[in-house]
Amino acid sequence: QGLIINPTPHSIDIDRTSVYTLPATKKINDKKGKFAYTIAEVVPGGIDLSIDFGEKQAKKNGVELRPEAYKLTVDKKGVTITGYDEAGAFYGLQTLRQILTSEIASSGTIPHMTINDWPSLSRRGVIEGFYGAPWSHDVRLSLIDYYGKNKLNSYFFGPKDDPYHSTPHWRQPYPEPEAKKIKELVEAANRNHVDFIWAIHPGGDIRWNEADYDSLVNKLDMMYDLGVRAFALFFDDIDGEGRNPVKQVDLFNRLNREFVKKKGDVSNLVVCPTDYSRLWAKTDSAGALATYGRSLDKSIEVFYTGDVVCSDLTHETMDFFNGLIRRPGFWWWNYPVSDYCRNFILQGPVYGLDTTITEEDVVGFGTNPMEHGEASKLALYGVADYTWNTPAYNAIDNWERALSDLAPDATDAYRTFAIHSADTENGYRRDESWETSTFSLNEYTPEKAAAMLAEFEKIEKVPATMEAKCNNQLLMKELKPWLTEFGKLGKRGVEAIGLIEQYRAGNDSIFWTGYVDALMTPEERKAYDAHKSGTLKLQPFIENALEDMVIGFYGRVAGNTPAIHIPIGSYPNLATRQSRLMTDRDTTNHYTSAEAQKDGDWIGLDLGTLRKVNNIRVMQGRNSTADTDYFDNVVLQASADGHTWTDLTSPLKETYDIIWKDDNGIDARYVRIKRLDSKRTSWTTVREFFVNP
Ligand code: LOG
Repeated sequence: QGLIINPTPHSIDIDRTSVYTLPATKKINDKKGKFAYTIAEVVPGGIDLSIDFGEKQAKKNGVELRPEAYKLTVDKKGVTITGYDEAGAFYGLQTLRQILTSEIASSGTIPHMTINDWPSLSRRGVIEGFYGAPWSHDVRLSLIDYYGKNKLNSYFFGPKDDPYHSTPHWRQPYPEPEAKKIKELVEAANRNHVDFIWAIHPGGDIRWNEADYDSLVNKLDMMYDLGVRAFALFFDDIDGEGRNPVKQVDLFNRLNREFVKKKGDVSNLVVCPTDYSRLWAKTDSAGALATYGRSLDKSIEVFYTGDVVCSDLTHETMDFFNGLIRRPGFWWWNYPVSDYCRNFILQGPVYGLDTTITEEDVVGFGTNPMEHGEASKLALYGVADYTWNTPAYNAIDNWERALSDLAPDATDAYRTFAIHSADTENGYRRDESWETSTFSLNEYTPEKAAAMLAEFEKIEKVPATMEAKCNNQLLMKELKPWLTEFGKLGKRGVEAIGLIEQYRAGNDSIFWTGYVDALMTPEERKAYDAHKSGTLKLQPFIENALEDMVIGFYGRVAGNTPAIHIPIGSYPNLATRQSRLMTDRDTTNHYTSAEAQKDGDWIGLDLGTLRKVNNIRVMQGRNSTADTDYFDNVVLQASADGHTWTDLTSPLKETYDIIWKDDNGIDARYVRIKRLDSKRTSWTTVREFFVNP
């Protein structure tokens, strides 16, 4: 209580009955003279501090005997930090920084305490490995500092759109100004006990000959001269000859012998195979991963992104890969990377990582962030915690702490933005708006409406509050376009609730004017689409409410309900506009579930009111029968109330285009296709879903 340390220490004992009073002056005993710079940063005022490290000292003082471990005590003599090694002592100082800035020390005293701490995983870090604008120099420096503060120790430098990392210029040296910056990054990394690992991505146009081998060594040598002492080779996302696993392994082994070992002060290589995901990895003995397993030098580590490109980390996932490559893989987590959904900024909690994972499963953990480096810190705060103290990791608790760490004076506003800015809509699905209960028009109660109104009013104020109270300018610059749209979303929500009240009161002419006003113009739609948030619950709530009301309104004024088709089903994104692609009478586009299909999943339509249905056509798949994105064992059903369903067909196997006709028809408000048992785990897509066309 009153003490926040990230990552969470393994063991902490506080004796709140005795306190150490911080003195007016600084008395530092930095036994090996290594920490003048860090101490000046960490300790602003007076203190009695003794700091040392080494195996002998560690044994004497009861420090956990493993790299990067430290012990920190506060007693009547002051603060004592003992590291197992220099990195450990540095981490002790990072913990001290957080003690001194916590509430616990706000009155100039610190309770006596003992912290014993060490990392769960020995390699913890970040891969700048996304497509899109590489991070700016300022953001990189700010991030390296953040890694040090949060005990992350590895930074892989591999931005896909850096031309000197990848094709076309991987053979060429960085131009002078860029080279100078890399040198500065290496120095910043060294100060923060972060390994700067420079990655090369040559596979797009590499030729397997001596000339290109020499080009590669030559480039690594140039980077070595800039101070780089750790290297990685990425062969992901390439076509052609570069994919050859035998050639890749030969190259890695040769580099290991002739470059890494020869230099003597270069770290083990880390490589990313072309088969970095189970999705397309071959499992036979001639496959790439088995080839790596058999022939790749044991000192070389291999990246893996899991069952798909963006995956959860589980034992099963690693067992599959590790068995093939015959060593624990290096986990490449594609979160919070947003290069496949650039109109989103991912601010949700860090989850999907098994807390019983150990170094027997993974040799290291790298997270691939967004091109928005500052806004990625929220996720890095979680990754740091998870990798340092895996068994104790709690995703929500961590997220709450991260929000106040990043926006101490605007935590509440940042939280409101973040809780509604988490899902990807079409990729690595994330929970969002989990504290919000939306409702459909027929579930209206005054309480539910009041709660939604309060939430939308809060949202409307978020941009101004963040502007006024969040002092992190780099972060604000990244968030700004999303905050602007988020504020507008809040305003639309407030208007929608107002309209619901008018509609319910039967004020038809006020309702109609308001409704026309509330519809988004094409420009508004475009702006929102470019910087989305609230896609899981908020925006669908507004759109569904408007649609339900206008249908009811027509019914009231015209005396009958117009024909409508509202997509419904077991996938969360069926409530979004994207699902309308299956009712737009255009078979060249499609709705996609954006997640794996499973037994019991269903996709259907709400027709708004009970109707006579005598013709249904469901055309699944993205384009043709060759496509696997459809339910291959399915039954067509209809229902009057949405609860009791009648089968209209027997199970339909391998039928991507379903046509049902019956002259007598059936009275139904809902129709759907429901998946029966099947082994298929692909996404499912629907091009058109017609009822009585
Ligand atoms: C790329 C990566 C990209 C990520 C997410 C790896 C190993 N490579 O599918 O550069 O940021 O997916 O889109 C990737 O993940 N390929």
